Amino acid sequence: MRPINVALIGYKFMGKAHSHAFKDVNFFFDLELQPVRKVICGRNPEPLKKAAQKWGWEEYSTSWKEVVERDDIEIVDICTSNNMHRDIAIAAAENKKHILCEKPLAMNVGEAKEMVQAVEEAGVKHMIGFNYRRVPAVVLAKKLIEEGRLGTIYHFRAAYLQDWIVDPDFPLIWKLRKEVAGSGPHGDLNAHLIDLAHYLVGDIKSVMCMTTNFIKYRKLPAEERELSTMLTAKSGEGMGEVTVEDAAFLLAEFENGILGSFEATRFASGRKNYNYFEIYGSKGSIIFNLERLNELQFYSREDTPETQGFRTILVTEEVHPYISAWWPPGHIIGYEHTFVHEIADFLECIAKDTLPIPNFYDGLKCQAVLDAALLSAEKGERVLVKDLLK
Ligand code: 4PW
Repeated sequence: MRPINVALIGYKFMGKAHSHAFKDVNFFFDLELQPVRKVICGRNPEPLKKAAQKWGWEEYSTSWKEVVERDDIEIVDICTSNNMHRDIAIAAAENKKHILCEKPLAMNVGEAKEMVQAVEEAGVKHMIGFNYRRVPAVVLAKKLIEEGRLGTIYHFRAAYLQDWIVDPDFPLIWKLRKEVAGSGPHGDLNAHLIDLAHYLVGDIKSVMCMTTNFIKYRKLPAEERELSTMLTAKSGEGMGEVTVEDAAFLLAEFENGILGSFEATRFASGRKNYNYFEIYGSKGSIIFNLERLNELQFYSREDTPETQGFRTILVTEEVHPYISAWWPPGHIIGYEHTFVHEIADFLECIAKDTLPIPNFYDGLKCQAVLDAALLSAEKGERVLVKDLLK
């Protein structure tokens, strides 16, 4: 195994998921490359130092600019807030690093195009962190579709529902600020669904979208009160304006004629990380729900009339994708495994000199749909995705 040095930028939720994946990947997979957790990067030295120690990073640094210029680093993994993706990715590409970037790729399609150009010019490998493509049940869904088991597909119906901001006392964290996040659940959650739709059933041609806000002002997080000047408006002491949407629902027409719908909200009480899709075709249908990620529901019109009905496939057999690296049948896997799969595939592509999938092109395609939807919501009319890609 050849060691390959990694720099991770960001040490929160995704930083933790990626750190774990780099640590465990070769415990289960047999890769040509052995990632070395060289340096983890972030703004605040104290929590950063703790993260470095806990997750096994050799060093920590508060300067991503210095880190991406280091000769000993081969991979830059971007797990920061969305407003940092473009600058870090472009600098990393200019320094000839392979790049893994969390989703959404950028703040908008303009930035995404710049990032694509930078990785193309540098000739480096690039991947976007749409980790749900690496759920074995989702890969099985793809296989069934490719085998024609669903026939002609008519509908892709998806929802990504959460409830973590239903409480009006939940503070104004970065994900609720447009200047840092770009958008709300649309870029955070619909981005995953749109990417899954692209992967499973085809490209989206046009969209019609509605967005809304339920809670306009929230209290500033205690540690960020001094940053109140960043905010666009204030409704009172220690309060700031929510500048992203709270929910975004859209209808989509696909290039191949499929009619789809996408719902993203953080106001679905009781739904924690409900990433759900249904695909309906002339021969059968599929249902997936991340909260039961080891299962795939499959209905086949080719079954005898007496036995027709949705069946639950437990996707834990050796024949299922990724599973043979883990446990014997029935020994289920979880959320963190999707990141291990993602990083295993990324490292394999670097070793084999092939382009990872999904990559920055997929990120750009998704970003164009995201932007088209927000434009549609603003204008109150249908928007063609290709107009954003010109
Ligand atoms: O994949 C999901 C994200 O896009 C995550 O599991 C949580 O929800 C955290 O951010 C969003």
